[in-house]
Amino acid sequence: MFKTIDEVTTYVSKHIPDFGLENELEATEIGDGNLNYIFRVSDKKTGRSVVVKQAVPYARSTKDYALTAKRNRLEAEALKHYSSYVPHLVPDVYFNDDQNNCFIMEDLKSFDNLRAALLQRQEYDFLSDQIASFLAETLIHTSDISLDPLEKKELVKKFINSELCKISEDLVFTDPFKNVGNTNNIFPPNNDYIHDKLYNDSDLHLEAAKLKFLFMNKPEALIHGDLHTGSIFINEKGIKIIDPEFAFFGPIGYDIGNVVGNLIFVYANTLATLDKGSAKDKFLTWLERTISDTIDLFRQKTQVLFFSEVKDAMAATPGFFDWYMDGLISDSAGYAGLEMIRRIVGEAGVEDIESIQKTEARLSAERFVITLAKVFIKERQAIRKGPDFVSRIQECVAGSDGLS
Ligand code: SR1
Ligand code: MG
Repeated sequence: MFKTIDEVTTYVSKHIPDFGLENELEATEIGDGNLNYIFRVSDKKTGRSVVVKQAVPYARSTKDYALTAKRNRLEAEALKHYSSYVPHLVPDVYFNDDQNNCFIMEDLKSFDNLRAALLQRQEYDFLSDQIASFLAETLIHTSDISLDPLEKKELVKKFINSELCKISEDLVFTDPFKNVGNTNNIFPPNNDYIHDKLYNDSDLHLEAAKLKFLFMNKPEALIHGDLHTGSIFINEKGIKIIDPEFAFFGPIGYDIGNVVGNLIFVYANTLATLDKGSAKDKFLTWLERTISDTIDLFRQKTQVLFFSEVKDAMAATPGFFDWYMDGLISDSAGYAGLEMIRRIVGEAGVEDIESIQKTEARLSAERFVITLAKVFIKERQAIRKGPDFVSRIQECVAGSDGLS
């Protein structure tokens, strides 16, 4: 691990041409995530910069999780895979270093973090299209639709990511319902509500258990594994996806569900914090359209890829594509619900909810998210298309107290 900030500049000057010691380099630590250290190294004269991402053998936020720094190698590998399918949607990796558990990559300083931008009510017409492209291209190209089965199984082995999967298995699939590790972080006025609606709902536990076992036992494609809005950067031209350190071969619906779930957080924030009026209606309508279009564009783009790429003689059987796709979208609804629940009660909260200042507003926002999450999980078999998500969102808004 770098002991001083000067070691970072020396490191960059050694490995990146044009960032030599003759330049006036400065480094700052800019990470705000839970696991790693992120350094920006800039040339003071030209303003050019790169980013160094380094993993340490524990989780930065808690040090409770003993983690090997191997996750950094898998993240760099995943980014390389992505760049072979969607080079325009990921940062360039310039140098990776398994010895020191770090890599040097493009600095996305001309981009904003999507979570922050959405909380500023920024709208982007291209968002659903680009997210759907990222999902379809990276997921279908690493699935048995596209890959030779031997090659795919080699990749499954390469991307075994046990420790990071265990974090998700605990934080997403277990603790929100059982609080096994006593790590839950419940907004105190919602304590009784959470006990009633989450801890005491055994039907919900059964559905969460099924989705947990799919997560553990369905190596469908190379998934990002943590595709929340903080893992997406955006500017007026497009998006860049970062941070695939949770990548492994898992269920495709997990990535799609994470995107949808995180769009719901900003939806809930908007419901709870904006006054009634046209600005609120406009932004909520845009979010609904973005969720719906992400699903439907994913379906369309996947259909095109499927029929041009399908290699498996049996998967080409008429009717298979619809069965396959329906399953992916149902899984997505279930995983969206689980992401929504875990960010409300688990240890990894989101700014969209935690920044709501008024107690009543935050209570209502949390209850809206939990109610909708339970519908997504329990009714997932009936959720097949974008509008199926939107109708359920609107029904939950209509049934919520103090939000519209
Ligand atoms: C201890 S890690 C907590 C969370 O941060 C990451 O971004 C993942 O979402 C993980 O669940
Ligand atoms: Mg992350």
